[in-house]
Amino acid sequence: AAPHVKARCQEYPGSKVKRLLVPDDKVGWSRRWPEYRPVGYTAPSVLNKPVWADPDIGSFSPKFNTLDGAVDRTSFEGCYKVENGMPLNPCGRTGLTGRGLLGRWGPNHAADPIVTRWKEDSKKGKVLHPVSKRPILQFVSIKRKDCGQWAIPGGMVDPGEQVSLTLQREFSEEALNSLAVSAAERAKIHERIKKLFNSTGFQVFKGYVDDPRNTDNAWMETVAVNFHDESGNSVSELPLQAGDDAGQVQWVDVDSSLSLYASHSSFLELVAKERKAHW
Ligand code: RP5
Ligand code: MG
Ligand code: MG
Repeated sequence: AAPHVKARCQEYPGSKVKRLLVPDDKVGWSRRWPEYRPVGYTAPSVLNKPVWADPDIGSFSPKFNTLDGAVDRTSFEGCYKVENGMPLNPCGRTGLTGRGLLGRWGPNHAADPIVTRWKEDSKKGKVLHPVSKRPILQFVSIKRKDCGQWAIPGGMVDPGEQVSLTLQREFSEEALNSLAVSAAERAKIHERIKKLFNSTGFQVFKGYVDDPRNTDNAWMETVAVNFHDESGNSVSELPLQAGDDAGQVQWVDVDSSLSLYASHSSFLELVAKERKAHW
């Protein structure tokens, strides 16, 4: 995996905790660094024992690198090391031990639905970018409430949940506000997105995410899938409304200058290349 950058951000998200600065050449665990003394931090929201979080290690020994009951503790990056009972981040040092804001020791599995359409002019023609001369893709983007950054409307895979369901559920919750409506309305939303999400999505990425919440012992991994509406008919009709951990939602032009949460911009680059779109 490529060296992480956001996972070494100085101030840990949602706190005043400062990570120990890890220079580029000391990220990999194979590089000896005997004086390495990272800061320890696990957020109060995690220590409060919510259902989505593991207990603290000591009272609890998770089964690493395997399916642990319904919790998937395997990594897409291969077998990760466990040192003194603590799983080690496969991308190396982050300057912080513990779990920070993440619930699971080791990998925390998420799914990222990348819903796209072509940008159209008033005559329904594809809009070409003036410089690259390639058609411009648009994707459904949400503004995260936790950090104010624009992102793909992704979320955590629940224990035992199929990733295909997580993709639909998170998109519905964050971009269609399905949690705020009645069960009947929710069923309607589900009917509408089912068609698009059942069309074979293109798997864009599977692996480690350079997320600012990562620590030496807990990190994000994701499966990012692109659902593309070639004619634009089914997705353009969707009533976008931000919900759950999203503060805003909108169609955003896909472009290399986008500054997005975690490694989301690299996922969009892969989508643009695959669709021969402007980047
Ligand atoms: C990122 O965090 C993933 O790529 C995914 O978009 C997201 C999941 O976390 P929450 O949105 O549930 O906070 O690393
Ligand atoms: Mg969510
Ligand atoms: Mg989310």
